[in-house]
Amino acid sequence: PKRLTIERASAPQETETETLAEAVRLGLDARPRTLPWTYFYDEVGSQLFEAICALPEYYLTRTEDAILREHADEMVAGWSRDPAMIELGSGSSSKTRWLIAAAINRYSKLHYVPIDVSPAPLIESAQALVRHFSAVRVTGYVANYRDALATLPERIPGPRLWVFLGSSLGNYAADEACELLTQVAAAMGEDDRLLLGTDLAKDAATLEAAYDDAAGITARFNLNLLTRINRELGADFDLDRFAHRAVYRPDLGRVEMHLVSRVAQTVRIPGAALTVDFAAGEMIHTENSHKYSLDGLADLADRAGFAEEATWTDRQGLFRVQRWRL
Ligand code: AVI
Repeated sequence: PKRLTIERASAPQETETETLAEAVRLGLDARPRTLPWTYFYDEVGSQLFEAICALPEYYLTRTEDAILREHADEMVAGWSRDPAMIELGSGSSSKTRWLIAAAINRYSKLHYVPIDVSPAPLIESAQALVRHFSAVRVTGYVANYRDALATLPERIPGPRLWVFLGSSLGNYAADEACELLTQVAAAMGEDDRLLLGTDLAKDAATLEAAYDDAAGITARFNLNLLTRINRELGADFDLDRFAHRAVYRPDLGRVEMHLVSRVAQTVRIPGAALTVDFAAGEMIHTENSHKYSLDGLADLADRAGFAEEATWTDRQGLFRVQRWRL
């Protein structure tokens, strides 16, 4: 049988320009001005995010990687036969390799099901995985979480280990995060488990450095949103006239990213039928990255219908991986 299949479970890219136009029209016309973080991940944005993951200031990726490396065997343990491993937002799947290796070691084989909206990293990492692990079969889905969660349970028989790493949950507002987890819970069976990686609240200096690195990669990641709007909607954003800002809001439990207009200026966005007058210093809010407390996580699990089963952290207590059950 074929060891590598890629399917598309969400509507293709063309309809997304419509949605981008809509999002830009709504977000930039409102006060405070906003742009949705989901549009960061075009091809360049996905590459910049991979570069962020390797930055010295961005402790999240290497910390989670070390937790997974150390505890992968316990994380995949507990089934009498091999569970399928479904990963939400797999990206390059690099950290997941520890789990894949541990699962193969324990169950001799693995059906790995990565889901990502960006086809390029999904296909590349799936090809690399089947080359590297002879006992793995990969079914990749180019899809958003919503579409994937609606269709996957029927297609991938249980038991399943659902994997949601990188504190990706943190980019959702509290209500949306709870709604997404509730959807995951609805897709899960009794024997399924969810492995969730989340970043924890900590001092402002560490957090703000992680989101405003010295090499300026995160700034480029944030500004790339304007490049994308220029390209796809024919806008005339001048990137030199916007600055990147990251600020930790302990009151709201999140790091916020903004783009700040350096001067008073007018920007035309024909594809969204919009002209925007920015005052000097005016901000566009582009991302929230929530930083959890242990109580906050327990509360979230409870509200979404989960029970915490096991928990792993690093020595400094920066990051946490939890295994949840229904
Ligand atoms: C993907 N997500 C979890 C990243 C985060 O940390 O919120 C995105 C990111 N934004 C700036 N740096 C990284």
